[in-house]
Amino acid sequence: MKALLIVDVQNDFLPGGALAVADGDQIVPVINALQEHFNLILATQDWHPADHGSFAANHPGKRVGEFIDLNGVEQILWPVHCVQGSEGAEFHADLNKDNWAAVFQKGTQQNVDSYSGFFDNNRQGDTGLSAFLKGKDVDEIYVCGLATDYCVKFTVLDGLTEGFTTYLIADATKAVNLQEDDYDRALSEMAGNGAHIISSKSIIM
Ligand code: VGL
Ligand code: ZN
Repeated sequence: MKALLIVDVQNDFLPGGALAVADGDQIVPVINALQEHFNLILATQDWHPADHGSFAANHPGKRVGEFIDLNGVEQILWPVHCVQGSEGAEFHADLNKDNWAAVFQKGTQQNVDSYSGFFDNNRQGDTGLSAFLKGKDVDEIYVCGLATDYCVKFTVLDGLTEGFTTYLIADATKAVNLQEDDYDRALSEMAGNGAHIISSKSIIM
């Protein structure tokens, strides 16, 4: 059984959002086309409390892009984004949500960030995604969404660790690119850990 995993296609990660990924909206039609080819579709949603420890605004004197120690885990500081219940946390209006089996929310604990759709960055918290997939006899996951170099990458790496054959649909992702080659580096790291890097064209024919 295969599943499509749509990572964090939320307003704050799209042009005009608080943590906008350049051209992030361009993947929406690609993801909608991909959805036609899957019987099991799941989404993740970055879903932070307003006092979340990853927000620079919650650390007086610190700026976006600086690193801090957040409960023993190195944490880069982000602008306020994807606050629970806010418009920025909503999925892109044009993203087809009609056939989603479930949404897994992450980053909900104040004191730890969660890039992966599976586990918090300290690997203590578990969103339930892995158990859900195993309960549906899923052995192959196809990952798309935002952002290639953060939540998509860590979701792919955890998917591999959890034993799933994992495909990264590269053209159905976009990167933050804090460094200009972060997209390429993320792809290399995923491939080096056993992910299959594919194009949406190999699915949409
Ligand atoms: C993400 C930074 C902070 C992502 C989430 O979805 O890639 N990036 N929170
Ligand atoms: Zn976040």
